[in-house]
Amino acid sequence: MTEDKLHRAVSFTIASGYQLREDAFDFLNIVSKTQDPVELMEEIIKRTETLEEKPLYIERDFLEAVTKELSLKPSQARPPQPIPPPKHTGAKRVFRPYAKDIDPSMKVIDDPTGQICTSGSLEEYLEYFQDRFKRIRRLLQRRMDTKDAIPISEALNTRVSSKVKIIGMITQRREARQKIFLRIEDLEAVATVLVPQNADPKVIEKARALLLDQVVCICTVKGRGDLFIAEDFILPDIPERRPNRATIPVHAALISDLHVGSKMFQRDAFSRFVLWLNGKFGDNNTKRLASHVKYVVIAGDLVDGIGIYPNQLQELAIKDIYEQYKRVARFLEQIPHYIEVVVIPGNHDASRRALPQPALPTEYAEPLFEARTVHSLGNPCAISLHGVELLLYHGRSLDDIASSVPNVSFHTPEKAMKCLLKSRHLAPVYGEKTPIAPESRDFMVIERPPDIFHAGHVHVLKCSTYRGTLLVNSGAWQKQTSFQRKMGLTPTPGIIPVVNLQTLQVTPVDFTTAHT
Ligand code: D5M
Ligand code: ZN
Ligand code: FE
Repeated sequence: MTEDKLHRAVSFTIASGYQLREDAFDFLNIVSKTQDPVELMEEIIKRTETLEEKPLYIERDFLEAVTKELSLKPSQARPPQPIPPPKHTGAKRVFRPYAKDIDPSMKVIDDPTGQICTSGSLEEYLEYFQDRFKRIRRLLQRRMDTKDAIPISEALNTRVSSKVKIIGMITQRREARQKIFLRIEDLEAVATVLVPQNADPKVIEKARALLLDQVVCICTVKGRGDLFIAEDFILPDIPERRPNRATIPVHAALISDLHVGSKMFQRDAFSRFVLWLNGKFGDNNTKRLASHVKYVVIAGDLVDGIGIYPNQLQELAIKDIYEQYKRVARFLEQIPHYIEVVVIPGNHDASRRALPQPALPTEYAEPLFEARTVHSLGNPCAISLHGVELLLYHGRSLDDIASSVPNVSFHTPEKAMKCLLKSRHLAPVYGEKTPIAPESRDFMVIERPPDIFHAGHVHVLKCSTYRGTLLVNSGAWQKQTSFQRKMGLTPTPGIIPVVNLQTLQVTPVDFTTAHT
């Protein structure tokens, strides 16, 4: 009950456009055991509103002084004491959001929710991999340089030394005495591909960057038996394009990995983000940027969840999954309602673990829907905002890419995202960290090259462009966990990319400190 009132008091404060300093919140928490925190905050806000220069932050001194005054009985009351004015941190200006006056323009292009129907049988896996192969082969065959590729069964019957192109899924890779051996399969046959020691170094480099279960075209010279000597590798890739752009300067704030419920969730930074969207945080430039934000897109890991990794309980501030989503809802309800909020689940969320993940089940997401309109979609999914196509994916497989591709690490998620686009698949490697459900259609195939590819998961903000696609990894709101420290991952919490959908330019906005 007290907890509930405390939450209401904090929500009321944020809704009124103010933020509590951390020590002020601690004080409110203590006071709430004996006094009504909602009444107290109403009084505080009432007094703050009468000030000519309104502060952004409610200070502990101010709270203490008002509490003391209110707790005195009328008979003991001294003449009203002057209340110390709250410390001033920035003049208030009128915030006239550009985005409020424009209509949203959002379409869902593809969403696995409602199309998921696996039981996990062996036959389903067979069907799943066949579908993956056929879809990526089709994408490969759109390239001019693969038009003459032939099935492996046909290539096996060609004369030794003839040049043939074959398309196959890489099922094994072995490196011995500087030779690389690959096992490849198509729907009917298998073959061995050798990358010899004296091959062009570029070809060796390409072979080393190949991922298991990836579908590629290989330019080869026929050897004896089922052997083919590789001369080049062609990935399906995305064509170089001019991306679609919005006709008006509307912006999207791309975020992910809140991890609400974790002790490491950066509550203050996230509150500043919400204040910023309300025009109540930041300098004039960042406020101008905020006024253009029409979309907040959250690419998964809204909450930290329960039982996601060993000993997680010790790192949880909120140990109830429903309560974690209620906390998220409390933040989302403070986002101006003219802004469209899009959410997809991540590996910490209460959707199923295996990819593709359907939208968050209503049982958990209910508080979000009660708080405001939320577009809740599956992971991965594709949407368009003012004609700009976004591929939204939490990014679980980025871990697998970082650990298997040379020169790619947790700190270069944009390089891993580029690998996914080149593979035209969001989770090429099967059987590592990324669980994949054998849906009869492979939802992880990247059918359309997106204008913006938004992922998260590795907690490192990075942006880049590749062949006309803007790559964004949106960082996190959770500071370094003990596990991340052990694995040497330095996250970048509290800094977010804001994309101008008219120019596809990205502006990072930093909420890590109270001053911008
Ligand atoms: O994962 C955030 C990043 O941290 C991601 O790159 C994986 C890594 N990580 C975090 N915890 C673990 C454990 N327990 N095992 C392996 N890798 C981990 P996120 O899922 O967003 O928390
Ligand atoms: Zn995360
Ligand atoms: Fe994650």
